[in-house]
Amino acid sequence: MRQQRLLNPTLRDVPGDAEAASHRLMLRAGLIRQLSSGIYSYLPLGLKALGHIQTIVREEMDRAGAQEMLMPALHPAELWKASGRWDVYGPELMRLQDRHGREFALGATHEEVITTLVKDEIHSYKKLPLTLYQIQTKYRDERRPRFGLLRGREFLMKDAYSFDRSTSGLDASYQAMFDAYVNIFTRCGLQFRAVEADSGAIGGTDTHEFMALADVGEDTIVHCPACQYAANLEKASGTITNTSATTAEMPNTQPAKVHTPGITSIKQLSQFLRIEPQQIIKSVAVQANGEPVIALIRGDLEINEIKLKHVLGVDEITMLSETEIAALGSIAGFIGPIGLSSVRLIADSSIQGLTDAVVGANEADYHLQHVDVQRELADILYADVRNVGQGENCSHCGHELAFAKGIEVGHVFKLGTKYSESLGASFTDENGLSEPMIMGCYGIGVSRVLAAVIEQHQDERGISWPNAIAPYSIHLLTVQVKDEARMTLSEELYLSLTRAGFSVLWDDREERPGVKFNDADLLGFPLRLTVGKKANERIIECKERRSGSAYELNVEQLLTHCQSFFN
Ligand code: 9G3
Repeated sequence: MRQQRLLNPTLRDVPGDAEAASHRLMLRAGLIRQLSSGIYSYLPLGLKALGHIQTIVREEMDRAGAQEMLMPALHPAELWKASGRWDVYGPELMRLQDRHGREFALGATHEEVITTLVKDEIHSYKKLPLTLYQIQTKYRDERRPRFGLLRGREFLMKDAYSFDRSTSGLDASYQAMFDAYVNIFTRCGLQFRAVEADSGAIGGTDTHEFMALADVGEDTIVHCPACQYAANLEKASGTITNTSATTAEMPNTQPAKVHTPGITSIKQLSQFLRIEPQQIIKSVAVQANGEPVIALIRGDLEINEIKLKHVLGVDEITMLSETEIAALGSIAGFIGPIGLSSVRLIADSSIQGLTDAVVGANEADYHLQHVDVQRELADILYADVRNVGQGENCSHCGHELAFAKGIEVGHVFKLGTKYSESLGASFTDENGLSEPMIMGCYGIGVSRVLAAVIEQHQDERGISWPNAIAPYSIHLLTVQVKDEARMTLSEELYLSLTRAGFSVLWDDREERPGVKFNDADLLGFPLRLTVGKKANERIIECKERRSGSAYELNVEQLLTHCQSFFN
């Protein structure tokens, strides 16, 4: 391609609201342009990179035995009503009416569509297992789209769905997809980790998220540097050790009230009483299925709402208001587990063994000191309802756990029969018995992968593409396009490289050398060739974008050099 003709509007500066590096670079390098909040056009270079990712996804999906198809984005509301999700999802599910006033959803995901299709077309166990996939635009009306393609309202997803006759069959389908994901993200040049995750509203059992490591990532992953353990913070567990300072044998001092006027936060209390937060027991009052519950946790740690919901067996929990707290006979900021009747208590294991702890006194401006959990809360129920804290150890091998931020680029789920039962997708087995199909579903955020690749492959000069994803492999620059000899040599190189199968962008623009070199660094293709002052000696300059190494080559060596560089 000759750059003179390419639609590639590069920018020096970007709008201030572009916070993520990849978002800024995709705008500056002319890969995307925003149409509306969370909604983007792909310009030619952006679409080429997106296309390479799709090719890798297709190759690995096909190799894993999945079959590509394509489903509509317009879903009749009846489908989502049949699965019960029409009312579960709120404004995030985009809805519209057709000319007859019939209601439709814009597809946010396709469990309903695919399960209904398979229900109608597959009846015998002989046709299982079956894994179908599509690469298709999804619509989710995010409340706060941000970071460019990382969280958009219209985005490209590869979503696959597996149908098996048994759980062991599902396990095999799941593993095949898992392995394909490892290949896909590796080939895309991503640093990633597969982490145990929470299955959330979609339900099902096992589920793993594939996290691209990046500081801009919204997810926190907990991983063990020594063994393979890795989990999303939503699900991660570690082992806590209460130091002897907080579990020392206490002579039988009884809990005593201490005046703590206006002291309601852990930080204030820790400073006021000159004690560590580890010695304070935080009481978090929530409403679960209309019932008040107080969750107790060590003062330096945080309640994990997802774990708490699982332990309480509810879908939703809300914080109690001040009036609701008062109705319990307590007062906000001074809630404690002692002296409250008829309130369910749940204790995080982090408070187990604390002997000289401080809790709210359920009285304004008072706390209780010298609480011995074993003595005062003898029959309390312990559970793991916390976010893993800094310094906790791996429950598998004991090594201290590490934390990292990640971008969720893939998510694989064992769905079970959740959709096949609600939508009636069943098969007849050898004995003519009808059984619900056992499903899995597997997503990759294809447009999110593009942004994640750029997050991980960029520097202060611009993008530095992994070879497999670069819009073009080679950037051919002619310095002084008015120089006949240089243009002739450039044309010769462009033709021979293209014929050899390399994708080449030839910068034939009438621009100063500095502009061309800066743009080449910004666009970041792996290999830059410059036809300049030694053109008449048939010598060109090469510069490798990633390594930065620069060297001269004579034209005769060029083809073999490019072949070895790219293989
Ligand atoms: C919705 C809306 C948002 C959603 C969903 C449905 C997330 C929804 C979970 C999944 C599960 C898997 C197949 C590919 C892999 C992920 N956000 N999820 O179901 F209506 Cl508005 O999408 N689906």
